[in-house]
Amino acid sequence: MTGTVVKGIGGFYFVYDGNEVVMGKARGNLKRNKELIYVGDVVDFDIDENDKDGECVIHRVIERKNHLTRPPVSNLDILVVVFSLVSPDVNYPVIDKLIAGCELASISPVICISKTDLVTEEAANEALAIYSASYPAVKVNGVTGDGSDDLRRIIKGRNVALAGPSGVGKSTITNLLHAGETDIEEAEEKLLKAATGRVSSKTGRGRHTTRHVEIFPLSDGTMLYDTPGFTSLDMPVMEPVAVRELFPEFREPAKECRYSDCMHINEPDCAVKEALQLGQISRSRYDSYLTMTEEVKKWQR
Ligand SMILES: Nc1nc2c(ncn2[C@@H]2O[C@H](COP(=O)(O)OP(=O)(O)O)[C@@H](O)[C@H]2O)c(=O)[nH]1
Ligand SMILES: [Mg+2]
Ligand SMILES: [Zn+2]
Repeated sequence: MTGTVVKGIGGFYFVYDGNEVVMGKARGNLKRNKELIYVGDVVDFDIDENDKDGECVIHRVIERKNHLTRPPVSNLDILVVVFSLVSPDVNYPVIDKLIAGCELASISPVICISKTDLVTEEAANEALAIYSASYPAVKVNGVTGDGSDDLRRIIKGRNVALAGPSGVGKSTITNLLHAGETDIEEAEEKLLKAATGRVSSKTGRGRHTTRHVEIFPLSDGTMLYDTPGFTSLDMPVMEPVAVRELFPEFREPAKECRYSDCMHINEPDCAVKEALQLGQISRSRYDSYLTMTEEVKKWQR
């Protein structure tokens, strides 16, 4: 059978087959090869109800589309990059780095402006406009839930995690996306208790306060990754010239630059800088580009 690993606790894995969740361990060959199993992995498993180590045995990890190490998850399709304009104040360089990290990992970013009740509609729309030409972008009011259906529609059926600075409303949005869903956690707790007599450390701390990564399958097929991580990303080792590829809005104008290898910084007749002057490229995005280019230069020294 095939399923998705939705949680791992102390060598036990919870596997969701699209219908129910079963718990078990990795077969010896996986352990011997020190093959890690990530939350998000699609795995082949056998059911063995008499096994003392739970009811399933995982014997193969299907090739991953991608994997991240911090936090350790695999097969993400979409990272929802969440930020508020106030409380906390927006930090565009951090947002743009998260987006660049998505571009590098072939994960689709979706932009989500949260806490729209705290700013004017004009301010929210201005922020949205920075991103909406390049990426799907939505506004969500966590108090009323307005906008959460737009987000739900965009992420439907995909493997999705929320990222963004602490306090911007990720847990609130996660709970909105959860509304009306049956919870698989109860089933997971029962399985763990039956096999080990333990309850998970999570019990009693409430939903979405967990420290480990887990996935909540939603009834529309969306797999919602709940993770405490993803608040910021360091720029990986890369060439400064590669950074410009991470800004999709540079691509069209860059064709008109005088130099085909233009860095869009000091060169004459740079169409990207012209687009910047004309307001077609946002100042904050361009500034983030300069910051990131500087940052990766440290790897060259
Ligand atoms: N005014 C307002 N407060 C919100 C909104 N969304 C979340 N909050 C509050 O902001 C705080 C941080 O939210 P939380 O979801 O825990 O953020 P996280 O750290 O990104 O998970 C909490 O006190 C929430 O009640 C919103 O849309 N508007
Ligand atoms: Mg949170
Ligand atoms: Zn240029």
